[in-house]
Amino acid sequence: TGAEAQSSDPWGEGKLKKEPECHMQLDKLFPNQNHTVLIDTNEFMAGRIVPHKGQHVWNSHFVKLPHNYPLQNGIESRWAVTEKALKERKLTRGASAKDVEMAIKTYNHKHKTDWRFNTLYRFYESGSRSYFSSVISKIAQLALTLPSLVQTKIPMLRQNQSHAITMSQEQIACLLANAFFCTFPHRNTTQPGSEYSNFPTINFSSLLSNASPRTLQKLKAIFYYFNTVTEEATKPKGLVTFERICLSQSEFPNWSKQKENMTNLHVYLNGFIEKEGQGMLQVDFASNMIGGGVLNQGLVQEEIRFIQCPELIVARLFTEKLGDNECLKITGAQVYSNTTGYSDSFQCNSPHTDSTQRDEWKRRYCQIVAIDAIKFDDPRQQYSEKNIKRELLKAYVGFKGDPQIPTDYTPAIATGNWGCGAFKGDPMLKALIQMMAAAVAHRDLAYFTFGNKKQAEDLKRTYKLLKSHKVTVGKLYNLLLDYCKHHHHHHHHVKSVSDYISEKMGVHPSQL
Ligand code: AR6
Repeated sequence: TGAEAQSSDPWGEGKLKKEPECHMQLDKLFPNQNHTVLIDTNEFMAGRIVPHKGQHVWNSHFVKLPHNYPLQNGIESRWAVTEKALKERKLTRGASAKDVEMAIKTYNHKHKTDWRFNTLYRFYESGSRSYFSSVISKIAQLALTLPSLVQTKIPMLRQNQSHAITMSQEQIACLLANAFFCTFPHRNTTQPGSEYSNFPTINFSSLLSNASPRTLQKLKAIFYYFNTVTEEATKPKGLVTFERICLSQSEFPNWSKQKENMTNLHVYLNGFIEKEGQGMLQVDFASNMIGGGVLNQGLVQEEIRFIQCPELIVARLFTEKLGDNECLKITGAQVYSNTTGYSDSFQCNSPHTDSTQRDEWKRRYCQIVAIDAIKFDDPRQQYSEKNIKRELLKAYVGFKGDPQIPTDYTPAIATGNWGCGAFKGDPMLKALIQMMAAAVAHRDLAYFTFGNKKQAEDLKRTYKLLKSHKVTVGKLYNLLLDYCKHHHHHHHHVKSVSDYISEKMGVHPSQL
């Protein structure tokens, strides 16, 4: 990878649509029953970003915020203890890793012995002490602004409901500063049966604990992020929307009956979804627990994206595990770090200045959609009708545009080997599934093969065949079901899905 991206456009059907060029003007920003806005929308119309003043509640439908912790008779409030700890002289000037650990443990006694902070110590020892303590003091101050920045309840994005939350980048930064200092109550365990077992973790305790080259690189990026958001000159002044989209049964396509032909497909051998896919709907190869292992050791596509754009991490605070018919779409996230490499070779190199334009709601033109593929412990499991249908539905809920917006105003999709790394899917089968979902959603695709030349060639050939034979989604679906049977019956001489399809259409693979 690294070389300039090359696109194939065999049909000469032109360019893939991108934002902001294809952007359709938005209505005024206004809350409704499906959209919670954490800033005051009247003030917003006047050009100011001011927190919305609403009410707090303490129940399972809303985020349990640390400054809203119920008071107990005779005991100092948890937030008062937190405030004191974060205002400690040491944290405001000249803090060491030890000071941070001590502060966090004052309001997390239960973890006095099991939380270790090795990453933080390593990071502290390996870099400039003054940089460390100056960023730490800014994170602590930012965390303390929570009561003034978040003055209303934040709904949980629970399963089986479509709902969006729009908040300011400043509010996100403040929530993440609290996550860094592990102030979120009830969120330190996700053991089965615990209150948040169906949610990802949010407190940064595991990231700060498990020292490894990976977590050190992550922490470096996190420090860049906090440094950028706390400097007056670089502070982001916009909004971000997190939208859980849930399809109801009546909206599920009937795959074997769909009459659509394939939409345009541009295959890129090199390039990255987040870079060359700018302006398109960018796919996050997600875990059903949004962000996957970002606060742990995970460092593949999703985690890298979340580390480059830490604002995405706040989704973990309120997004319940994704169901098969659901996705999470995030609009407006910003890139804060330049990184290279992947997995063990991943490195965070420098802070990034993001100059992406903003829409009318002051959100950066950046749309990311999190869809989680199935993890196939045994890759043979993927060749079944049930699993193909599940992956089609998941891709479709992610790709389906807003019904209010005509497809002319809907950007193309930037994707690649979704579900084919950690989750062990078959890249050709997954590409066909994504092509079918995109066809039903009437959107074009940019497909990045991440440097795999053979795959890029195969994909272009198979696409050409489907186009020239005017194969519809329904027809392809039925071919895939036939292929499942073939796969089932032939353990040893099993054909690849692309060879199987071309043979079925009377074309010998060598003729392609
Ligand atoms: N742009 C384009 N293609 C990429 C990029 C990129 N930036 N990064 C990777 N690829 P993987 P999965 C290609 O394994 O199998 C995480 O822990 C590359 O070919 O990240 O869906 C999540 O939280 C790579 O092999 O996705 C989930 O738990 C392939 O995409 C789990 O991994 C798949 O990337 C998801 O695993």
